[in-house]
Amino acid sequence: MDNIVQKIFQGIVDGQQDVVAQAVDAALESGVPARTILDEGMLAAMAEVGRQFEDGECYVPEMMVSARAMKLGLARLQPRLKQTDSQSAGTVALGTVKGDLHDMGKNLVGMMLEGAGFKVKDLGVDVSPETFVAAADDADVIGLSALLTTTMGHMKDALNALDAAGKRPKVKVIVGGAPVTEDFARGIGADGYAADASRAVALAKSLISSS
Ligand code: B1M
Repeated sequence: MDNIVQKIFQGIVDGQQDVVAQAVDAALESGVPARTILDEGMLAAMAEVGRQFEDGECYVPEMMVSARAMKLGLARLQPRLKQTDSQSAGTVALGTVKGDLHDMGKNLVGMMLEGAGFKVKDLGVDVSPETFVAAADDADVIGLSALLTTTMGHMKDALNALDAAGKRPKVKVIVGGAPVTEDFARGIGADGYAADASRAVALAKSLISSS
């Protein structure tokens, strides 16, 4: 791994916001692709923090400090992940489901969608099924994110509410997040599953073009 990317990785793991901010700026200035910074620096660091938490090597406060450092780095990367595209590819309403406060995956999906020309309506975290239903009128696609095995079931609740309100099949529903799988998505009747932000963009595009 490039030295500067390693610095970003370690800065996030250690929760050092200043180090991360400076290293992201330096990496961009020296021509390291935004995608490399994201994948090898930031996402790899959050995976390491998750491993440490699981193994009892760190606790919630440390996870929060790392998350803040990652958010700061992501904000600096955001302009590079976006490319200006005047024609809207469609509207996606995105939210993390009820009971779940993890927002970085959702935010990243939102950034990539915006970069691909989508209009993104961010519904935030801990989003109730009713809020997804209310957002459906102005959206082509609804995106549900969940990071906890205990909140995955709320994806099904959101789908049920959208069905009951007669919003589907007009609005398509895509799901993602670390514990979510293709099989789970199929089982709850979602229109699609994406393992990461780039795939979420491709999926949203294909669902809109085929509807
Ligand atoms: Co939490 N947490 N956390 N946490 N946290 C996990 C998820 C966990 C796996 C850690 C672990 O044990 N290894 C574990 C869940 C275990 C489980 O459910 N089986 C866990 C736990 C237990 C908890 C708490 C319960 C801890 C506690 O309080 N005891 C608590 C729950 C709070 C709540 O939500 N109610 C909690 C709290 C937190 C913090 C607040 C400290 C912080 C979140 C800060 C924030 O988001 N603002 C946090 C963090 C940082 C993590 C880890 C370390 C990192 C998550 C992350 O941001 N990853 C995480 C461990 C891990 O995931 N390895 C963990 C980076 C992010 C970019 O990736 O979100 O996976 P991710 O998104 C990816 C893909 O999943 C996909 O695209 C993204 C990138 O390409 N994707 C989509 C995501 N959404 C998508 C939607 C799509 C398509 C693709 O379409 C719509």
